[in-house]
Amino acid sequence: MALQAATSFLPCALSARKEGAVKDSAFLGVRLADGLKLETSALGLRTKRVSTSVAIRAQTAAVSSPSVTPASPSGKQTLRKGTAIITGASSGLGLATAKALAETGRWHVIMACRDYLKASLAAKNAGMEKGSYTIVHLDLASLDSVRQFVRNVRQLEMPVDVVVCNAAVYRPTAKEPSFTADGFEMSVGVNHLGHFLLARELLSDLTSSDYPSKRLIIVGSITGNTNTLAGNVPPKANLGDLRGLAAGLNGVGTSAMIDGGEFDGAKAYKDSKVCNMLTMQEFHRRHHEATGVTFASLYPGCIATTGLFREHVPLFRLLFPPFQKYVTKGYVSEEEAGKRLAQVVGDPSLTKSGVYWSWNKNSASFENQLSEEASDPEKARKVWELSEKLVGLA
Ligand code: NDP
Ligand code: PMR
Repeated sequence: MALQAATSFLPCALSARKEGAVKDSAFLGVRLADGLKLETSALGLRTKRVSTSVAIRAQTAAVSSPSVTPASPSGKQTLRKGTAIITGASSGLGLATAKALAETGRWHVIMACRDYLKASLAAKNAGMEKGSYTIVHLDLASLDSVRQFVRNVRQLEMPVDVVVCNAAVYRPTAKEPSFTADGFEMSVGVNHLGHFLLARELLSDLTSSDYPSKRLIIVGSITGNTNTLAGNVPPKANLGDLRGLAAGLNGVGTSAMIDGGEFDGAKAYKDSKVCNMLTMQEFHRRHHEATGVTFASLYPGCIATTGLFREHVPLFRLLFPPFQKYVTKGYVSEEEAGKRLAQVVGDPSLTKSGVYWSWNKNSASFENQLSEEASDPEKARKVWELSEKLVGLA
C-alpha cells in the first residue's frame, strides 16, 4: 500500500547570526589567528523557510503480522521484519545505520528526516533497496513537526519496534544562539528537547509492539562525559543547577544555556548529549519494567568525517580526521559506526536496558561508565521534569 501525502509545512527555525570573525576559532583547543573570517551572512535576525513539503512515502506493504510466525517447511519459527525509526538518517551515522539494517533484509527503516530530497538521494546513493525504507518528514526544531511526525507514522500502520534518536546539530563557531520554532536554543532544542518529545510520544507505540526486543536508543557521546580525556577538552559539559533549562532556554532575559551561563555553541552541544544520556537512564528507571522496552545509549566512536562538523572552521575539518586516526586513534568510519549502532538496534546480545554502549579497539561492544554528572539520578529526574514542561507534556 503506497501512501503519499504532501502538505505544506511552515517554517520554524529562527536563526540569529552575526557577521564577522568567529569567536572561538580554535582548532583542537588551540586558538587560530583572530580575525579569521568564515561567515558573511547579514547581521541580525533571519527567518528561514525550512521545508516546503511533508513527505511520507511508503514503499512497502504495511507490516501487521505477529512478530513470530511459523513459516518454514521445517516448522521453524521466523521473525517478521522489524521496523526501526531513525532520526537524521539523511547522512553520517544515521544513514550508515539505515543502510546496515536495510541490507540485512530483516529491517524496514523509517528515515525521519527534515529534508526529503536529501534523504531520498542519500538512500539511493547508498544503494538501499527501494522497498527497504520509508522517508517521513521530521524537523526536530519544531515540536509541531514532531507531533505531526508521530501522526504520520501511525498512518503508515507499521509497527514501531525500535526508535533511534540520532539526529543532532553542532554549532561550535556560532557567536550567538539560534532558536527553534518553539524558542529553545537550537542544539539543546533539536538534540534533546525534540527527541524527548518524540521518544515520549512513541513510547506507547513501542510498548504495543509485539516484537521480541523493542528498543529506544538515544545517541550519546564521549564529549559529554567528563570522566574521559575527550570530555575534558574545553568547554566542558556542565548542566549546573539547570537554571537556564528551567527558564526555557529562550535567551530573552534569560540564558540560552542549560546552566544559565553565557552562550557557547560547543558547550550547548555537549550539554545536550548529557541530557540525551540522562534521558535514556530516566526512561529505563521509569518505564523498563512496565513496558519491556530496552533503553540504551552509546558512543559509536569518533566519526570524524560526518556532516556534524559542517559549521566548524575549514582547518578543523581538514585536520580533525587525521588527528583522530593517527593521534587519538579514536577514529571510526561511518560504515563501522553504522554497524555498531545497528548492533544496538538488533543484536540479540545487546538487550540489556539502561546501558551506555561503547566499543574497544577490536570493535567489541562493552558497557561503559558514564561521568558522574551523566549518571546522576537526581539530575536525570530534574532534566526529565523540566523537559516535560517545556515540550508541553506536564
Ligand atoms: P551528521 O551531521 O552527519 O548527521 C546529523 C543528522 O541530523 C543529519 O541527518 C541532519 O539532517 C539531522 N538533523 C539535524 N538537525 C535536524 C532537525 N532539526 N530535524 C531533523 N533532523 C535534523 O552527524 P553525525 O552522523 O556525526 O551525528 C549523528 C549522531 O552521532 C549525533 O547524535 C551525534 O551527536 C552523534 N555522535 C557523533 C560523533 C561523531 O564523531 N561524528 C561522535 C559521537 C556522537 P540534514 O542531513 O538535513 O542536515
Ligand atoms: Mg576530541 C582519546 C582522545 C579523544 C577522543 C576519543 C576524542 C573524540 N577527542 C580526543 C582528544 C582530544 N580532542 C584532544 C586531546 C583534543 C585537544 C587537542 C581534542 C580536541 C577536540 C575538538 C576541538 N576534540 C573534538 C573537538 C571538537 O570540536 C569535537 C567535538 O567536541 O564535537 C562536539 C571533538 C571530538 N573529539 C572526539 C569526538 C568524538 C569529538 C566529536 C564528536 C561528538 O562528541 O559528537
